[in-house]
Amino acid sequence: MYKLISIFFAMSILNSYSQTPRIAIIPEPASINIGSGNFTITSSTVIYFNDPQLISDLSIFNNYLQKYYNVFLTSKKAGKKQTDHITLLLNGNMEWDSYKLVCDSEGVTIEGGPGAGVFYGLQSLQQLLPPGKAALRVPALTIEDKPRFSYRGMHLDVVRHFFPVDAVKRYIDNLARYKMNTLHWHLTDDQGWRIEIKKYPLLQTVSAWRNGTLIGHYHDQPAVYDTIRYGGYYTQEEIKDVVNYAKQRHINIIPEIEMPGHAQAVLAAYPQLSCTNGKFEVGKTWGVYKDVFCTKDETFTFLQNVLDEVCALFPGKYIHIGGDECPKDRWKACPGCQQRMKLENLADENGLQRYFTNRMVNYLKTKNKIAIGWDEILEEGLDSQAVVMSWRGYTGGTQAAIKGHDVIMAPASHVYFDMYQSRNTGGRVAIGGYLPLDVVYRFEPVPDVLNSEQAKHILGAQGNVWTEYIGDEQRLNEMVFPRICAMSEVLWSPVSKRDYSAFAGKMLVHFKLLRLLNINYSTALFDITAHVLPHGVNGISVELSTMYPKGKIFYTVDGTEPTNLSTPYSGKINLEQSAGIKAILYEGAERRGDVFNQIFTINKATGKQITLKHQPHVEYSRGGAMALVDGATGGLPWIPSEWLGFQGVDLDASIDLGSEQTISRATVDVLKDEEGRIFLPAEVKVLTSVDGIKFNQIAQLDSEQIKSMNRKLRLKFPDTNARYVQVIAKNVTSNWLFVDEISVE
Ligand code: TNX
Repeated sequence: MYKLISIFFAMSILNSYSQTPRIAIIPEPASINIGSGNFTITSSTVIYFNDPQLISDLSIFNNYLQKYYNVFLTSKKAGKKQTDHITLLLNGNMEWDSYKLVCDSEGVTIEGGPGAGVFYGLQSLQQLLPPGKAALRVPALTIEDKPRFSYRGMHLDVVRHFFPVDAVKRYIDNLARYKMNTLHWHLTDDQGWRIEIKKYPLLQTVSAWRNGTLIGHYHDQPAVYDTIRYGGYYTQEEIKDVVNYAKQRHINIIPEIEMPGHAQAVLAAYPQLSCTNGKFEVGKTWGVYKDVFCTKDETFTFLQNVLDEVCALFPGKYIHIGGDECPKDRWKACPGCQQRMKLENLADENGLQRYFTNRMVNYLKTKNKIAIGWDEILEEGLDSQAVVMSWRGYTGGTQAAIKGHDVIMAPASHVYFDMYQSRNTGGRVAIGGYLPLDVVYRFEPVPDVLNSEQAKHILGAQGNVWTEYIGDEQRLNEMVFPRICAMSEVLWSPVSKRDYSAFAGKMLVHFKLLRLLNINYSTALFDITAHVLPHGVNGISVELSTMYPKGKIFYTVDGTEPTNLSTPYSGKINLEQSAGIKAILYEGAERRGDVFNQIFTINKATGKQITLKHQPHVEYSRGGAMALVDGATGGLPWIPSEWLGFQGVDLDASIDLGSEQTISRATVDVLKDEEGRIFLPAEVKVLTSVDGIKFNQIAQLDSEQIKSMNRKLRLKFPDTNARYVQVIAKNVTSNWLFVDEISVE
């Protein structure tokens, strides 16, 4: 009897569990205690609130219910809880953005601090609702929550591609959904000026429009442009509307006005602000332009007038003044700038940029604003109030924090959402790089070299979304989701609650939610990636893995499409001959993500012991030395997981073929991307040895031969017996040399 009851009991728990929506809140709250039972929101549920300040929060919530679940609730100002209620309580004694959410069988109570506490509680409540059309059942629980960082940002470049007001508002909705509180709005750049400035009408009529846009990737040769006039700008009324919309969602907008570089669009309208007086056109291509603001008085007057209008539109305390990527060519050749350097006793053009920055920082002070700049502004003598935004890795931010500047972390290595997140590019172009979801998830904004006082200067971090290759909202969302979700846990959740595997599981629920909300997202989470290991005497072992911890992989090696009836992956796949592996992920009977498809070409070097005299740069060494002999080629657009990047050092690789063999050819795959400072090697040599001690050079390519071959550098030589093959590719001084594969036949 006892046994029967306990079986019955267990079954009823299972039943009620399967009816309860899963708890999948992102960002993960500081604490969740699950109760028993649940509460269902119906059209008879009433929202009570204790303070009129909460009306805006509750109506945003109510509109959400109406839009996606067709329920609109009555609301009443009253502090007392009733049954069938949602009660919202502003509590001035709680921490600024903290909240406590209690759900029991009678209803939901959210009590929050005076910042955005209740609003954040409502975001959690939204995520407790089923991600589809179903009863609005909320599980009984208690959540106590507050953010880890005070600055939780996302950036949006509206210059390279323009996003209309409605799209920006939807972007803001997404930030709010994931409890972010800052939008960094990149409003000006070489390719356009996107904010109405009444004093300078040519910014609207000239700078806001370009007469064409680059087609394809910046590195494609020859460059091809369309001839479509492209652009737009936000009127001041629209800006006010967006600022207000964001404010209601507890998001502060930081406008960015770029200076002294990335100014070509302004110079097209006002060439007198350049060092040469023009003529310029609004940029049609990407990258860095040499013409920048001249350091003449007229420029400062112009920028101050612009900032007057900008400051009046944005009530927040921060204004971003750019500062990145400012070439010094024009200043070096400009008598006026040189004169300014003498007058101000500045040692070089970097000093002149510091002077420029400090002048603007000080001007903003007079308007009660704090300036933020990209990490290039960090120079000895930078005004102590300036905030540094660290994008070229952690270094700038770390040094700035040590010097006492406030810092916002945005290292390209972890938060550049314009990079590829999948190796299945689907033919769509991104700027380059490879930033998968798990790398974003493991991002830690506070460098561990900082002591606790210095660490306080790290206000938080942000994800950057540059839009050279993001032309519309569909693509924008696909680049942003789900990386923004990972970022939200980085910024909000306590370190002790960060758990990648749990996060990946929650993403499944959020993908459903995103479908309900009609938001496009990337499925790269389900990508399968291969890792190659040596295998016996010949060939390779291929290990497959995914960022999604819950699935099962099935594969084929005969070219057929894989299904869950194909060979289940268990351990390694051994290949002794060239073959293609196709693999797919399933969770139960459900297929997840796209088919993995990689050809492995096996030659005498593949899977063999390889040692490198000089190590690749840490950021471009994902595959390790084995990536050079793994039989898999990286392909283009290049993604660094296959390529090794050597900075300022040569490729010097020794391969042990395992036994003496007759060979007559070696090939080295290299990359050329001169804008990215990735160059072809100056010389390539092949040496061989039978004993691993005495090496003879047997082939060589000089730089002319290398240029004529471009990417695949082939070295032929007479039949030679050798066990050891050494390949040396000379790097051009301090540049980058990228190598994918070495083959020996
Ligand atoms: C560098 S990040 C830039 C931007 C580009 C971006 C592309 C930064 C401060 N400057 O102008 O859009 O790279 O990833």
